[in-house]
Amino acid sequence: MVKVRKSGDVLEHLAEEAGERSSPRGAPSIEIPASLSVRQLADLLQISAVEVIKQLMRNGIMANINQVIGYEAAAAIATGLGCEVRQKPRTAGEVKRRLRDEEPAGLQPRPPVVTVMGHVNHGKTRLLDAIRQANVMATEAGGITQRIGAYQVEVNGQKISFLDTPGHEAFTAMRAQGAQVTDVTILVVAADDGVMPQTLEAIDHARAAGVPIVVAINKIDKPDANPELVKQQLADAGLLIEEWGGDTVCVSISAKEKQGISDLMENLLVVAEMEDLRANPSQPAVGVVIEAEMDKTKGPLATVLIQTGSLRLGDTIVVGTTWGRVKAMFNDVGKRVRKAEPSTPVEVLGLDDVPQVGDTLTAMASESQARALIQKRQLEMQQGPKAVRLDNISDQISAGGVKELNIILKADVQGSIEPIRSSLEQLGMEEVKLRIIHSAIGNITESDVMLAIASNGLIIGFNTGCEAGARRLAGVKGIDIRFYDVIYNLVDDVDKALKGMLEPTYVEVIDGRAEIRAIFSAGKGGKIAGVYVTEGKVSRSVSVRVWRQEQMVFESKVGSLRRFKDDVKEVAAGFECGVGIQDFSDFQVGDMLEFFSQEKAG
Ligand SMILES: Nc1nc2c(ncn2[C@@H]2O[C@H](COP(=O)(O)OP(=O)(O)OP(=O)(O)O)[C@@H](O)[C@H]2O)c(=O)[nH]1
Ligand SMILES: [Mg+2]
Repeated sequence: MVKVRKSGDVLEHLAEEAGERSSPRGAPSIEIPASLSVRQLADLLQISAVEVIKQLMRNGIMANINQVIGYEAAAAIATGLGCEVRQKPRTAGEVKRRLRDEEPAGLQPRPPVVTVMGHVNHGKTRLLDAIRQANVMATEAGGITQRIGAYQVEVNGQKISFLDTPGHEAFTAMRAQGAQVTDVTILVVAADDGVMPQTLEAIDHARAAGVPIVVAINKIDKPDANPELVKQQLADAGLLIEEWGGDTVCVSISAKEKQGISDLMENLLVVAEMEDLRANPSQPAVGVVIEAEMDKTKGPLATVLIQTGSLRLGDTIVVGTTWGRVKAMFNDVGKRVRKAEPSTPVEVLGLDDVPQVGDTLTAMASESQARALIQKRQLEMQQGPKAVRLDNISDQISAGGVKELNIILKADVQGSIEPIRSSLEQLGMEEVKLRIIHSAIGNITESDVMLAIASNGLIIGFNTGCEAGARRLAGVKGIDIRFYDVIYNLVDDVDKALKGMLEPTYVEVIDGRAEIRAIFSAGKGGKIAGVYVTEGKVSRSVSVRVWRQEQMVFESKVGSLRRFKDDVKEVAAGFECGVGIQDFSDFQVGDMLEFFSQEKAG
């Protein structure tokens, strides 16, 4: 049975549980100490902490889940819920606890940074527009021309920053760069369409990042809207909303009619409070690039979200592997500013070169320190990726480098996912936890690879293909993708890998790729593919896979390699040649050939 913990039901619920502790009037009676944390009050009242925070906000108190509040505030809420309240005498232990909860010096609350995710066409962009229009500060209303990829709104005197690029792909791409900027994510689900594959993917991506989700059920203005069905579907996906006894905040909205937007904003603030977001505005700035471009007249421009510290005009900054001095800064509405505080997006002018999205900005004390940091970063880049692979996982476990093995599982049909998941999850050991952070049907996509990069995971494909872009990205980043068509082999490999018994310890190195442009006969029914080498090189001795669109159709060895009439050893990118493949002649124009060899790992 679903345990209902809505505030409206509290009275009844408490009365039921309190039994003989009820006061003569029948109202439940509780004892509240001189001070207690929000979480403790929630436990006492048997409602969710989110609900307590909401009630506190209504009483003008902003508090997070661990914050300690006084008797008066707590009593006001309990009374408001119909409880009879008595004060409990203060103990020495409580006095000590209070002292321990004091804040570390310099840390101050900062606005939450919010990203919008959800399935295609569920209204992400429309919602971002609605929020922007509804909440731009009065002084700027009318002439709003947002210029950069993020904006800030003010709700009840509190600021919220929104990143303008919706979707979990952008979110995870940033994480893959090592930058986590999002504090809270809004999951938009259209009430007339329900939970869809990209909704589920977004949930998994947010969870893998440990970012809390606020659900916005959108398009409730539509006649065929069915918010209750959406709630059911979310529960089926393991996301239990408050109304149903879970922790996830859920708000019904219409981005089109601008309904429920302020409710959504207030709930974002509540969730942000629970996260206890803090930064120190008096230290040198650290931030992340969310947009970058070369302006014809101004030179390199970078939009940076400040994460901690304050960025000031004239500061020396290192951004990724470039550097400069802050010549000018503009806020989200294009106004010049002299200073940017934590969670504020600003456009920065004065860099030597255009940085990459996801690069870190660091304010430095001097030019020489800036150069030293750049050198360090360049060195790190040269060292390349150190991704986890099935054949090195046991070494990484024994070295203490890996505490959990994150797996992304793609399969051809839903029916395969559950048995694989349950078999894999039984393999977890004391030293290492096995987590399936995302599972879905379909081919392996770039988004899956991004998630693997961001979460230091690997990808398993069961009876499924892999998109060309995904393969390329995985190759560059060293992400391990394994294909299986027998569940036993899949589980056995992972088992052996965890125990350090997986053979062989070779890794695959992609040598080159070529596209089939023509097909020639070669006698005895054999065929030669006329190809154009698009990347790397082709050599005679290597292995080759034939890919047709997203599907791998054959794997074998290169049988012959010719340029014009001559046998050759190697053909480089940019040239055409003829390729024969051992035991294969079913070529089609447009097929891609992928040439690879095995190298010893480590
Ligand atoms: N009736 C109604 N239509 C809406 C609402 N919100 C968005 N739409 C419409 O739904 C369509 C998709 O909205 P978008 O905001 O573009 O959706 P999106 O999630 O950004 O879509 P992608 O960027 O393609 O993933 C548009 O035609 C919107 O006008 C709403 O609350 N009610
Ligand atoms: Mg959109």
